[in-house]
Amino acid sequence: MTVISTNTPTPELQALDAAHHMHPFTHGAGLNAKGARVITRAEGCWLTDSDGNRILDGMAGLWCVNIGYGRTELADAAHRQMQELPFYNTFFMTTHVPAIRLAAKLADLAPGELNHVFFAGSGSEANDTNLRMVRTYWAEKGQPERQTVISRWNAYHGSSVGSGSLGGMKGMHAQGGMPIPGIAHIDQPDWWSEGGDMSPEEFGLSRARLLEDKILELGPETVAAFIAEPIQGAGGVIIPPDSYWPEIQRIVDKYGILLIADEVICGFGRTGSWFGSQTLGIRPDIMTIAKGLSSGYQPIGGSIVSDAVAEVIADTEFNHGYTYSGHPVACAVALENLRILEDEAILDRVRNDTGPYLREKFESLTDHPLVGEARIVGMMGSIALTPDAAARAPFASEAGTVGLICRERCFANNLVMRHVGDRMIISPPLVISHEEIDTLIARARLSLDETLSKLRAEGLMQAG
Ligand code: PXG
Repeated sequence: MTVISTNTPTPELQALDAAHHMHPFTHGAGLNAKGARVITRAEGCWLTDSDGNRILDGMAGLWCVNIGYGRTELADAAHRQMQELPFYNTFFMTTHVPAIRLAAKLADLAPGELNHVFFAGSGSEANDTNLRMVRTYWAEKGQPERQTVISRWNAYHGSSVGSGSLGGMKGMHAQGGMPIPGIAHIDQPDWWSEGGDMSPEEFGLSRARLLEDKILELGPETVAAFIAEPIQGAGGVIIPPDSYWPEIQRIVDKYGILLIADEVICGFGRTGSWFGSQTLGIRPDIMTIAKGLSSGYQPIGGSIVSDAVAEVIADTEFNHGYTYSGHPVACAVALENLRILEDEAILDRVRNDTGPYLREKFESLTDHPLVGEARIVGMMGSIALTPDAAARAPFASEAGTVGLICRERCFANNLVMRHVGDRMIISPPLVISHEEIDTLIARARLSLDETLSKLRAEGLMQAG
């Protein structure tokens, strides 16, 4: 068999990829006909592909490479840990130093009474843990009828059967027997698309009160928890109106329902604080973590759990766990990532320097004829593309048609900017510099210009 390496010609790599590699969330035949882009190296905020193009990564991989690529300290931490103890489990009355250190560190960083960590290999696994944990909590509290978890349409909580059911992606629910029973969904606080004539504040309150309506409809004695991302990520970076979260907190407190904040994207500095819950003033009982915990250098996730919940769970044998719960190499790498975030004051930079700088530039894109709103918190932002900003109108073409055109233009201009429907998303590494922000905005503007020309030429600049 021929040796495959980064020196193998791109068409050959693409042909082998098409022949053997099944990609997530991808129309396989379509991709195979076109050929996947092959990424070979990365440094800082820059990717290199197999044709030698240098691409600015406006998505931090998949919302995760918070400290940027190429930090050899993390490679060294993995190397040291692999030599000392590459694996041991945490199941049968055993533990190890990396898991102890990381759990203690996370308890220290997490707000309030969140002092206990259940490790997983990913965000999906962690949300499966949460689903079972909140139901077990209520069963142990003598209220076993409290089984239902309320979530939101267009939420993303993972892709396993449990976490995908918790999520509110209708396209996912249409395949493979989801959602599982015991999960209910309410509408999201997306004022731009769904707010109609209401002010953002009125709309935020009305969407939060859907939670109370749903609790009363189901019966408060049957509801275990509410799960939500502080700011929806994969749903399109939907930043809720300011009135939303305080009202949600009031409602979960009133009915004694557990609040799960899914911090998989918002955590570890993405919003300028350690956790999105702090930026948005939320007091969760459980936080889901993954992605930025290790800056994506190792697969690791988990649940940070309050004293009150952990105390009840500790009173029973919780029959749940993963081979790689608290994997020592992943824990060692996560610890080194957290050290860098702290020692280099990266959150402080996002909050006081690069975040405000990016915000000013990003919001200035609203002067572009294709752009409706452009909103950003910390280092996660999105642009609503529209043929008529004043009317907040969608395009006449099928949702996502224009977003896809714009994403293609971004790719052609060596910028990774993702589309969700007709929204364009950025979530760059937190270490992005002023100069790189200028490049990002310049490439985004050029891509918007090219998209507009194409839409005009093809008669797609039509409101639906
Ligand atoms: N919760 C949230 C809020 C997420 O964003 C998960 C859970 C699941 O994590 P794992 O590690 O199991 O993937 C996520 C993941 C996208 C995209 O296209 C977003 C995610 C994953 C894949 C694609 O924006 N988020």
